[in-house]
Amino acid sequence: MNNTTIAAVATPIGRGGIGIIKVSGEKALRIAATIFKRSHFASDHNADTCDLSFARFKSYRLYHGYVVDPRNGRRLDEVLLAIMKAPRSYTGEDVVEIQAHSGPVVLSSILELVLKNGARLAEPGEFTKRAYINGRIDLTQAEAVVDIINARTNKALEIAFTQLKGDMRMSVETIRDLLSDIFAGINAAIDFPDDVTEIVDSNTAIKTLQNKVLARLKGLIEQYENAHVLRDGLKLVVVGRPNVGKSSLMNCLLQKERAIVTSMPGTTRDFIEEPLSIRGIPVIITDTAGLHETDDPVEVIGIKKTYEHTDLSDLVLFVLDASCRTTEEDYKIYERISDRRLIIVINKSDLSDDEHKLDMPDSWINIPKVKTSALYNQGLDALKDLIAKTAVSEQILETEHAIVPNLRHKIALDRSFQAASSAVEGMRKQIHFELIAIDIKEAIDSLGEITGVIANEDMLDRIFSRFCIGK
Ligand SMILES: Nc1nc2c(ncn2[C@@H]2O[C@H](COP(=O)(O)OP(=O)(O)O)[C@@H](O)[C@H]2O)c(=O)[nH]1
Ligand SMILES: [Mg+2]
Repeated sequence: MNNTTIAAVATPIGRGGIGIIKVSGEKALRIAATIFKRSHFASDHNADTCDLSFARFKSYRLYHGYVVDPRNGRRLDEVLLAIMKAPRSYTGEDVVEIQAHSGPVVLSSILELVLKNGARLAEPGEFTKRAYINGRIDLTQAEAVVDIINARTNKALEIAFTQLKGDMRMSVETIRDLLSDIFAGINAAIDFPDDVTEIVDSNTAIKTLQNKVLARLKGLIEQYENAHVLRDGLKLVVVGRPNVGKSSLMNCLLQKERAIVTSMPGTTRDFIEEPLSIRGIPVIITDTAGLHETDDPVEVIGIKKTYEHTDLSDLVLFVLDASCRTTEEDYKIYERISDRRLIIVINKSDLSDDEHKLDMPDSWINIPKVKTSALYNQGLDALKDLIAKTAVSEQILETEHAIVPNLRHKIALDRSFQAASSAVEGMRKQIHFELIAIDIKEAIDSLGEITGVIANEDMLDRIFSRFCIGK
């Protein structure tokens, strides 16, 4: 275990009501005792101060006093000192929080004093990393901390909180336990080949793998597909011919004049990105250059960028003009984006009552469609509902404690699924137990990576580098 003591400013830099310096590790209490003088009378600014030996600090107590530079006796600030002793603290180590006034100079002076007296500056996420290393939380709970901080909608917060409670860990551990039981049986059978039939009942093992392990893994993988945008945000791209009303639609959704709208085709040449929230889903919407044949070099670049964005999107709004028939250009655009999740938006519906005017090909029949008029702000609620419904399964929007894997979890779940499937296959073919054991072990270890029972430095660095300093 790491026995250095770490410190950092835990609140955002800038002027504010209160700023917190966090210290964690073996020396945290000694450092606090060195730089903190407790006041005798909390209400009196000229109060006498007294030393408090580090051994006398009580856990979960708040002490009022002053940060004092021990070299010259200068008081830096009036503070509250919060003490949380190991192991019942955020990191599992002794933790001291110095609650000072928040200003860049006062906070950096106090931090400097803490560092001079035996701590070193914490790396991003290092407090949470220690909580994980000390076994207070697993990796999915550590990741949930970042998700809570980054949550842009209530639903994203709800999912992050469910993960912080440990629901993800528990569902993964349940599957891992099932696999471990089978693994133990198979190993016993390898060690005692004469008693194989008594030790492992292949049919039962296959049933457990199929009905419990694979089914649950599949369920979690589907949760990712159906709901990860709630956490990661939905990349929504608006595409279509020039002048069909893409920029107008984006402005309607944003409820502000963000993109320039003119009656001249080719107004939007670059893409414009804006965050918004649709029915609890955090969305990044991108307005793009109109797609058509052109020699204009600026437009050509814009069109290339549009397709790059489309390829990376979660959902595409394919905008058509209700006032005229679909054109060759519309078909070409469709060909290029048909592999994406699509919604057809029939805009300018105020200009046409004629259902059949558009004349869409049969291949578009199953694509969800909605009629709008960006000019008169009509159909926008229906469009928002359709976006939410297409992006996230309704069942998840309605579930209160949905477990939603992130991409890292999903990749590991896929690997575990593959390995467990291969084990089932092997058992059916009655291949050698030693080979089946390899697959089962792979399935177990992949799940171990999710919770962090199995971890390497690279993986941990990648996860904790997403944190801010002081968390
Ligand atoms: N009648 C009508 N005009 C619209 C509608 N949406 C956009 N327009 C007009 O169509 C023209 C092109 O709109 P714009 O949003 O710039 O289209 P874009 O090129 O696809 O981004 C502008 O003159 C808009 O006012 C609509 O729903 N109904
Ligand atoms: Mg435009």
